[in-house]
Amino acid sequence: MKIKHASVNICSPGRNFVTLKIETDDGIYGLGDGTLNGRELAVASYLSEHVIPCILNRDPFQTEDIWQYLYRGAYWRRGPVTMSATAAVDMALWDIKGKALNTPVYNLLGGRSRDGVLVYCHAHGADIEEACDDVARHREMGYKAIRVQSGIPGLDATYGVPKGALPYEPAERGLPPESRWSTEKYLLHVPKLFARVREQFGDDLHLLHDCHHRLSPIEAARLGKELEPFHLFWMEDPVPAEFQEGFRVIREHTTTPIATGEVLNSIWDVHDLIRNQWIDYARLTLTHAGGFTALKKIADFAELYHVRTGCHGPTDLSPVCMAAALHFDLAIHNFGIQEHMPHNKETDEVFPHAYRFEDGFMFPGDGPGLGVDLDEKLAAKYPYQRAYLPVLRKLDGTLWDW
Ligand code: CS2
Ligand code: MG
Repeated sequence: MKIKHASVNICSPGRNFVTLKIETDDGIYGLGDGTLNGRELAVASYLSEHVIPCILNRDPFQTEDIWQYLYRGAYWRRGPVTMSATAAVDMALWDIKGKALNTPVYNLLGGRSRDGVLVYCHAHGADIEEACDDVARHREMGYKAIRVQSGIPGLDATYGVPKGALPYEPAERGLPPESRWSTEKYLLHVPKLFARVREQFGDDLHLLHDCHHRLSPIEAARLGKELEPFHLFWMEDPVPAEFQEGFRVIREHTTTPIATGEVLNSIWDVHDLIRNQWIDYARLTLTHAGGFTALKKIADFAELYHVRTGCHGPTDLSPVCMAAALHFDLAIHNFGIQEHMPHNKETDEVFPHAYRFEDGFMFPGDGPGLGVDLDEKLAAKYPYQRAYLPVLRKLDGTLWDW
């Protein structure tokens, strides 16, 4: 079997997606997600101009050698654009492998290690009461794990809370929107939020929270300590993730579990975090961290240190990545939890898929490959539109981590 053709599809059924399609001389094709929110064309160009010419006529079963070729052979290492493009190739090749062997990809990763994949959803509100109403709504839908974010008194916007009734979609068309931030207001508010949620919903529900990269290590240590009575499943991205040493300070002060990794893209970005047990969950994704070939190595390394996975799964990764993540989650031993932000109807129609949600868990389906497709004709109805993630500034105008 040989790779005969590969093409990059960019579409925007509500938000932009980059999909690589690799076709073989046997008529089998595979799909890979190369979506990088706000930088989609950079990945598309890297694939079309620099990657595709080098993989044609190769054997699609040689996933390890092709991964090494794209990682070491590129000379320039790592980074979200390079690793998302490499991931799209890797995901598509595993999809082809599964289809050629007539088996779901999870069977190529060790087979089922669990009955289903525990997922968490996003609940939010402009204030604590609205957030509690949304927690109740999601618990009714069957979720056993819920991330809770709310507006911060005194701030006109904050991460994770949509403006108005539309679902939360941080990337906006046009130039990057800017908003203001106060760590002080945030730190005073979040413990009250979780005290209220635990008071209303008790202890059984897994609760998660995303600090979204905005605290200093000692501020994160303070928040972790103040959240200990509410037994969070995790406190996410407390500090900017590239500062691995900062997580040591947090660890010295609190037992609240820590998750990070969604903005990281290689094992070297989490090497110290894992071997020092400074985190409990690694959030790297199949798309941004180089695909199955890379993420399996990261998960195996993490397993030695009791670190579990918690793959990032927002709407800015396509159903191709969601399908791939569910195969990965079902098979690896040290699975922790999977993020689940349901895509909109148009996206689900462009990317028909076998995966499903039931009673707090997800299942990838048992068909060959990844169990997801791309309706190219329908995708063409939703052309790419440039969009950017927001930019954040502190109240005094200092640029900050969004
Ligand atoms: C967030 C993401 O889901 C999460 O944990 O951190 O939604 C993140 O804001 C987006 O992926 C950015 O594109
Ligand atoms: Mg996050």
